[in-house]
Amino acid sequence: MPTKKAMTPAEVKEEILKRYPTKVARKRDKQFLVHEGPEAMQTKDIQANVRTIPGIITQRGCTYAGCKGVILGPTRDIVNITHGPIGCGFYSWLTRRNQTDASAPDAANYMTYCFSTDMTEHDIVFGGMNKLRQAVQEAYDLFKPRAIAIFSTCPVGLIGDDVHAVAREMKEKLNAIDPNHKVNIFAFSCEGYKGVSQSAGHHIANNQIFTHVVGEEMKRPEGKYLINMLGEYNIGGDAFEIERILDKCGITLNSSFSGNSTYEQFARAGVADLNCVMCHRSINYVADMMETKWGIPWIKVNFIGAKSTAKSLRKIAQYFGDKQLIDRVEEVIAEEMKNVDATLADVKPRTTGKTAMLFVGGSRAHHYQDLFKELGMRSIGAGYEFAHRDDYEGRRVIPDIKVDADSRNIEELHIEQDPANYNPRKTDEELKQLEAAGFEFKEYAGLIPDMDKDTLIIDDINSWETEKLIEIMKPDIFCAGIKEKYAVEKLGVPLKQLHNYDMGGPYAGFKGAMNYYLEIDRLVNSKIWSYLEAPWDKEPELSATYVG
Ligand code: CFM
Repeated sequence: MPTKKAMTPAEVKEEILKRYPTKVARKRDKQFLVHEGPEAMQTKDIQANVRTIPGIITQRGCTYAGCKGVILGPTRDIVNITHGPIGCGFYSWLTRRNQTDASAPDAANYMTYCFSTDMTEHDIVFGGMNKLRQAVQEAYDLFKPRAIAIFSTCPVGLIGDDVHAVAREMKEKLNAIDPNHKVNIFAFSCEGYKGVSQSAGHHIANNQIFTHVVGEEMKRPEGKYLINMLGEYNIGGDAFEIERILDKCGITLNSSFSGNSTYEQFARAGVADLNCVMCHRSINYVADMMETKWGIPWIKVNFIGAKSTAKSLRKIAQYFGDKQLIDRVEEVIAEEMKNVDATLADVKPRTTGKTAMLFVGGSRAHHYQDLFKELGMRSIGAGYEFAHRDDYEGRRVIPDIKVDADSRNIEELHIEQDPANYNPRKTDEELKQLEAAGFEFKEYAGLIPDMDKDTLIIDDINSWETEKLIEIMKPDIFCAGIKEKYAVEKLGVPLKQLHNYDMGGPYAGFKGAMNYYLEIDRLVNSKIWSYLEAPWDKEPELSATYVG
């Protein structure tokens, strides 16, 4: 590729937007920001969580994907039935690489199964409710599961199958069969078209889990420091590494939403001492609801990056305020950081100064910048597919977010204190003391404050903009997903999938950070990318003789 004259980020933006029709350019202008430094960005809004313009090839997924694939998919002992054409079930099955460990050989783990009603034309014309009843019955007969969840795909909403009625009816019927085996059955109106992206699906999923499962069991399990991990989905085994570290520190994971989780864990979430929110986008409202209902405070954590992991562990220890735990956490950090530092000492000289771009989901485009920072790399462009303004600008903007028709479409649960089980975990005095010491509850500052001046922040980037950015800015690595991977690599830039991690991971925690360092080193320093240029581009005389 011929070397281009370096453009300023503002020129890059102009170059891209000028190719759009006026109306499209006007809309993209609000979703495409140049970072003008921390002060200037305080007053700048980004437009997010709005519909993609038809005709634009977006990175986004659908509401069904957010509900079934993201939130419920990683749970190992709920039978997840997709009510719809077989493709919806098949393509949301294991492609995200959320891992499970059922711990005992006879423990339920349905991860390897793909359950679907396989709707065909006949069901679309005459209705699919009977087929759904049969599917629920069959799943019950075969597995006797603790719970069955039903997910609506687009046609289900269009033809009006009442999935909730089927769930209620089958729950009653099956619970009458065997009084010794209780089965919970609930459904989701998560038709693919329901929201502007998968983010709507997260909300629909979480609302139903909160309504039908959370709080069912209020007995506290053993463990002195009992936490829930919210918004950690065990992609590539991340949750296993986080749990290893927590265990080592003596912190007990009460409930995981929802990497490697079980029904039981969801049911007892209300007894934890603290909620730790990993992915703010997909679950922050669940943390709020648990605080209102049971008095569990929540904090934002990040286990992506060795330093961030250490910081998050210290935050958890500080919350409990117990000297024994604080000391243990320091010991663990010191021990783990020895290996991390040794790996980094080897890798960093080769990665320092390289550049990255990250366009992923609703949280990773932010979290992974910490790993790149550790590698001495600069993130020169980043953005989310479907995050909301608070994920970019911080929670302070929540009161200013416009509620449009698409967001109004998604139910907000009204939660009240549970009179029997509400129990503030800290007194007002203790909370004040923690806050005075700089401790932040319910806080997330978003992606923008962590980015440097003169970088680009782009919401809902599309395939054309991706190609243009690469052509102009040539980052050393681009992070996105499978839809982008081969188009980007054909342009001579390695792409690291940050959704399913390609075949790699874990990348969370200390061991995960080391995995990531080594992999990024191999990717950005491989010579293979320089061979992607066609020989006739390098030697023009070849193109003259080319007669293919
Ligand atoms: Fe949260 Fe996720 Fe993400 Fe997400 Fe996702 Fe994912 Fe993601 Mo893919 S819940 S927002 S809907 S961290 S599946 S594990 S990688 S887009 S950045």
